[in-house]
Amino acid sequence: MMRKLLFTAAISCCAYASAQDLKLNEQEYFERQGVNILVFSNNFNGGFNDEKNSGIEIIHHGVRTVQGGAVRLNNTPEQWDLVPKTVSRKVNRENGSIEVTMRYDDYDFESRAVVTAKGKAVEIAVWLDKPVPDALAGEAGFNIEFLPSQYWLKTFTMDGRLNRLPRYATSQTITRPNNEKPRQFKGFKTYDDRGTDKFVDPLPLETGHRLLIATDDPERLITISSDTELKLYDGRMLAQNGWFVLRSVLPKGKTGKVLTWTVEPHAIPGWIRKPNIGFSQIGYIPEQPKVAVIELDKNDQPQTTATLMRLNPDGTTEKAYTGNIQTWGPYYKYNYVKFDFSSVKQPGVYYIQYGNSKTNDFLIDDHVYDKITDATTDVWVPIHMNHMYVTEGYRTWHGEPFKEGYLQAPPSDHFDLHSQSEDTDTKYKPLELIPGLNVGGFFDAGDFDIETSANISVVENFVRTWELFKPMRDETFVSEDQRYVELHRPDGVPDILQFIEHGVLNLLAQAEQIGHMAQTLSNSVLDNYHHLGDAASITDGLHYDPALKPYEVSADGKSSGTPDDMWAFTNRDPYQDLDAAKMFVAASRALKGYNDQLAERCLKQSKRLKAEAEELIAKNPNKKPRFPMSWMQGNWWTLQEALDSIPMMDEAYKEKLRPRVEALNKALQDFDKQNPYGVPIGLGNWAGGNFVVSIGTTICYAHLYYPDIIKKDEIYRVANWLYGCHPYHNYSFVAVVGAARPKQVFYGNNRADFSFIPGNMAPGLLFRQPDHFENFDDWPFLWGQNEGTIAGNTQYIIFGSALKAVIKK
Ligand SMILES: [Ca+2]
Ligand SMILES: [Ca+2]
Ligand SMILES: [Ca+2]
Repeated sequence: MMRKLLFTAAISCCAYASAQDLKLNEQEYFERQGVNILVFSNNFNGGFNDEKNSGIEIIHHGVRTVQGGAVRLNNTPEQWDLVPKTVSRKVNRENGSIEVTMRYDDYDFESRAVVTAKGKAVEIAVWLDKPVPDALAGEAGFNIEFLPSQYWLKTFTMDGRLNRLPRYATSQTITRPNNEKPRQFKGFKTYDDRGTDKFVDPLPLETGHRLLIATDDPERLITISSDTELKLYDGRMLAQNGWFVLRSVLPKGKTGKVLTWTVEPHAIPGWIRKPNIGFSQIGYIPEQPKVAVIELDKNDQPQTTATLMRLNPDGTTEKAYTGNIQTWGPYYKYNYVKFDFSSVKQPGVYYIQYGNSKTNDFLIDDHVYDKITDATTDVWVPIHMNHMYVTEGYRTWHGEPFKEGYLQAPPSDHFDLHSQSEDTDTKYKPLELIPGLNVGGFFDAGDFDIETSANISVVENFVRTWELFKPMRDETFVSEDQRYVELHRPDGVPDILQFIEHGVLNLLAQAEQIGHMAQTLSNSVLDNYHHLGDAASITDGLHYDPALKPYEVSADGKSSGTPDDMWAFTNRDPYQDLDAAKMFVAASRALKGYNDQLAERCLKQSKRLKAEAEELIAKNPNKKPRFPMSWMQGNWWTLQEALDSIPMMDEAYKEKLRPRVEALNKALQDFDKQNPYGVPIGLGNWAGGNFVVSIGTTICYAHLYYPDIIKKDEIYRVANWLYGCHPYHNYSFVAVVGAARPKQVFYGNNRADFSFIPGNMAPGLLFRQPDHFENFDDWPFLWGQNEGTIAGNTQYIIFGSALKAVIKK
C-alpha cells in the first residue's frame, strides 16, 4: 500500500519535472526530462583512475555519455594520470548552483568549478584564488569527456565547420620532452619511451569557440560554447579506453573567474525512456516461476496487461497468455511493474508483448539450463591458463607467456595494490631470478598477473566442483610437458582435474621455491601492465641483464637490457599460507589416483605451511591478514561452509543449523521488499556479480538440505538476474551458451576488439551515485561492470553446476 502511494506521487510529480528548464532536484543534480547533469556526485578516487565515472557527468536520455568534467592536467588524461581530490562540494539551492573545490596535492594546486543552471543550459565556471602553478601553466585545463561508442560516426560542427567523429583513433600526435609531462600516479609511467626521453601528446581534432556535437542524433546532441578556445581531442590516441575530450587550457597568471563554458544538452520534447522488460534470456523450465520485471520511466504510464506470445513451428504466432500487470513501485530513479506468466508450462518459443514493446524470443523447455556452464569450463577457463600456448581451431588465443620467469621484487610500491617491503622474506636478492615459477596458474582477470589469493580460491572452487559434481566433461587437451592447450580436443582426462593440476603447479612452485606463498606474480613496469593483446608478448621472453643497455640483446640471444621481466612479491602472510595449506590438502584428495606424485607434494607443502604459519601467528598474534576472508567471499560464505559439512555430520548438527537457514529465508523475502528483482544489489565500485552467484549457490544447497525452509522456487532468483532480469538492459551478464541475447562486450583481455571471451560472467550492474544503475554493452572498458575474474568465473561454475544438480533432483 505504501508503495502504491509512492508510485502515485512519483507519477504526479511529472507535471513539475516536464517544465523546460533544468532544475536542481532533491538528489542534488540538475534535471529536465531526458537530461541529468551531475556535479561530483561521484568523486575521482585515485586508485586505478580508469573508472571514467567521476566529476561533472551527463546522463542523456538514460545513458551516461559524458563524464570526467574537472580541472585536469593533460590533453587526454589516461589511466594513472593524476586526478583531483574533492576538497568540498557545496549545493546552493538559492542560486541553483553546485560548487566543487578540487585539489592536486602533488602541485599544491586548488581550483573551484561552479555549475549553475541557466534555463536549458548550465554554466560551468572555473575559479582560481591563486594562479596556476608555473609547472602546470599550459597543462592545467578544464576537460569534459564524451563516450566514444555513443559519439563515433556522429557529425559535429566547430564554429560552423562540419565534421564527423572517427570510428577509430587516427588523428595526429607530437612528442614532447618527458620533463614537460605532469607527474603520473605515484611517479609511475604508463608508456615505454624507447629511450627517446619523450612522451606522446595528441593534437586536437578541431578547435574553436562553439561546438555542436552529434548534430545528426537528437538523443546525443550537445552545444558547448566559450570565449576561451575549445579543443576537441581523441583520447584513444594514447589508450584504447580513452574518450573524446573537450578542453580549454586555463590562462596563465590569472585569478578569479578564469573560464566559462555554456553547456546545453538537447532534450527531446516529452521523451520517455523505453520500457526495459527484464526476463531470463536462457528461458525457463516449465515448473519454475516466470515473472518479468518491467523497468519504467517515472513519466511512463504503466499498461494494465501484458501478453505472452508463442511462435509456432508453422510460422504463425498466437497469444499464449494475457495477464494483469502488478505494481511493485519506485526503486531509485525508475518505477517497476511485474508480469507473472508462471501458469504457462507448454514447451515452446515465446516472447513478451508489453504495450508497443516486444522482447526477443526465449524458450520454455525442460533443458534450458543444461549448457549454462559449458562455455565457461570449455572456453573461458582454458584461455586463462598461464604459461601455456592456447589454441582453438584455426585461432591462437595466446602464446606461452613469461618464458624468462620471475625476478625477486625489490622493495617497491606497486600499481595493482601490492607492495614489497625492505625485507623480501626469502633467500633471493632483489632482481634475482627465482627459478621455476613460470609454470601453471591462471591469469587473474582482464590482466595477466597471478594473484595468489585468487588462484588459491580457484583451485578450491575446482576441487569443490569435482567433489560435489564429479564432472567427467573432457573437451580440452592439456599437455603440461608441451605447455600446450587445445580447446574442443578431448584427451581422455576430465578437464576439471587438469585445471586443478594447472592451478596447483604454480602454487606448489611458490611454496617450494620461495618457501611460502607469494602475494602476487605481477608486472614490474606499468607500461606493460595495461597490455592488450597476446600474453606471450607482454615481456620479451629474455632474461633481464642490467649490464646491457636498455633494448640491447646479448650476443647469445638469451638476455636483454629491457627491464620487463615480471616480479614475485614475496612478503610472507601466514594467514595466506594457512589458506594455501587448506587448499593443498583438498587438491591432494582430488589429484590422488590421477597424479599421485603431485598429490604427495601438495600434502607435504600443506603440512609444512600449516605448521610454520601457526608458529608465526603465535609469535605475532597482532599481525592481521592482508585481505580478510570476508573481503573475498561475502557474508553468506560461512553458511555455505557450514552447509558443505552436512553430509559428514549427524542430525543434531543439521538441526543446529536450522536457525541460520531460516535467517537466509528471511533475507530472501527481505530482498523482495528492498528491490523489485529479489537479489542483493551491490552499490560498490565493483558491481555485485560474484556475491550474487555465491548466494545463489548457498540458496541451492539450503534448499537441498532444508526443502521445508527454502522452497524450490527460490533457486531461480539468481539465474533470472544473471540471464537478463535486471535493470538497465535485459541482456545476459554471462557470455554463455543458451542465452538468446548475451552481452556483447566484456572487460576481458581482448576488450580492445570490443569482444568477449565466451563463458565470462560480468560483475554486472554498476551503481553510480545518487540513483543510476548501468551496464554498458557497447563499451567494454569499465572494469567495475564488465570485467571477468578467475575467482568469479569459477564461482559461477559452482553456481551453475549446483543449479543444474538441484533442478535434476
Ligand atoms: Ca590483477
Ligand atoms: Ca581433458
Ligand atoms: Ca625480459
